[in-house]
Amino acid sequence: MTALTLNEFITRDYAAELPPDELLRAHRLMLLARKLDERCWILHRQGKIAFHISGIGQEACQLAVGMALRPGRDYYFPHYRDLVTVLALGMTPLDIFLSTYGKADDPSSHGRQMPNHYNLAAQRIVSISSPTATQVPQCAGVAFAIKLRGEQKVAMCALGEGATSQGDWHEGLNWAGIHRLPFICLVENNHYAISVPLDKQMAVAGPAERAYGYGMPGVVYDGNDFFASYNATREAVERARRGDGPTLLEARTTRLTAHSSDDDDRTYRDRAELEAQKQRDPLPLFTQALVSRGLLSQAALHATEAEVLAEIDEAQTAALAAAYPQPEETLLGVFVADSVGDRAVRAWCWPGGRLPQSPAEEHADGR
Ligand SMILES: Cc1ncc(C[n+]2csc(CCOP(=O)(O)OP(=O)(O)O)c2C)c(N)n1
Ligand SMILES: [Mg+2]
Repeated sequence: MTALTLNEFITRDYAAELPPDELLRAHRLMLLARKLDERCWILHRQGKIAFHISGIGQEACQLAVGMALRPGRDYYFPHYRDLVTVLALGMTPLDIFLSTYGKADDPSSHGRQMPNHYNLAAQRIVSISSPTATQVPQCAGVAFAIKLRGEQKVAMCALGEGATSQGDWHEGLNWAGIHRLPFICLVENNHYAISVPLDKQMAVAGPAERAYGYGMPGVVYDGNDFFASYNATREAVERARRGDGPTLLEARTTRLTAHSSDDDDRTYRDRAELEAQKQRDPLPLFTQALVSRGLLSQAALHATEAEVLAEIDEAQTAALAAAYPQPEETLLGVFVADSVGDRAVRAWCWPGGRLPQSPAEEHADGR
């Protein structure tokens, strides 16, 4: 049994049904994410932020998720590269900068987590833990709760292909398969886990080959093509909503940067390979598709670029001016008050995703 191709999997051309204004909204989001991502690299190289991990090159398959899920209803457990997905699901450039600068109003962790650990409770974007693949069984658990409650929701997670070597991935998929859960796992297969290439990570062509073993379809598609990615993701979402169970999506994609700001990929990656991958950069591919359909003119493209850069500048200025968390509040929301000694861990989440203003308020919800 091998993985399915896109055409074997989809029942409709969902992308063809997207109206022009939705396509233009999607394109603007991809442009916004790209420019925001590039700004973070610049800030890192200027020594102004501590860390950045990039989604550049992987935006098409990520954006497809943001367009296929229902923001604020479906649950999403992001990959750390999913900048455009979380923007599509309701985070703002200001949210991203507040997190990057470690400011008190950062909705992801109020300045306590590394950047790129996206969390926005109100939009059901669930923070991942740093150990890779731990979001998979967490997501399967949420999908199980959805099924038990009879809700029409989907729980979806994303991770890299390297992380599928972790036991958590196998356990999560097994559980989702057994219980036919409304669960989707997206593997963003960029063929590298930092420096480790795919063929040193698994003895099969890709993670989707393994789906059969968990009783679900596994689909391989071009993760740099927005239209293909949207079709695959929408079909998986429709399957989940129909009660047909889980899907494993494998988007073949390209990491066009080093692993992170702290990695130098020249030590392990052939430059010619990277140059060839740049020919498949999802942003110019998407732009070109909209231009050739007559939906986007060069003038409109330049205007959108200027608009997006202004939005980023404004968000950066506001985040820089925002307050840092107070040192004495470091453990707030991490440990139950007065229990740090025995390290009783408290669940991270307050109503509205904000810090409580007083100890009374902190305990008001009984958690
Ligand atoms: C359990 C665990 N082992 C190792 C790491 C260090 N680490 C962080 S990202 C990464 C590579 C992951 O590669 P992949 O899953 O392919 O995702 P990509 O970064 O390529 O998107 C590693 C080894 C970690 N965070 N957690
Ligand atoms: Mg990878």
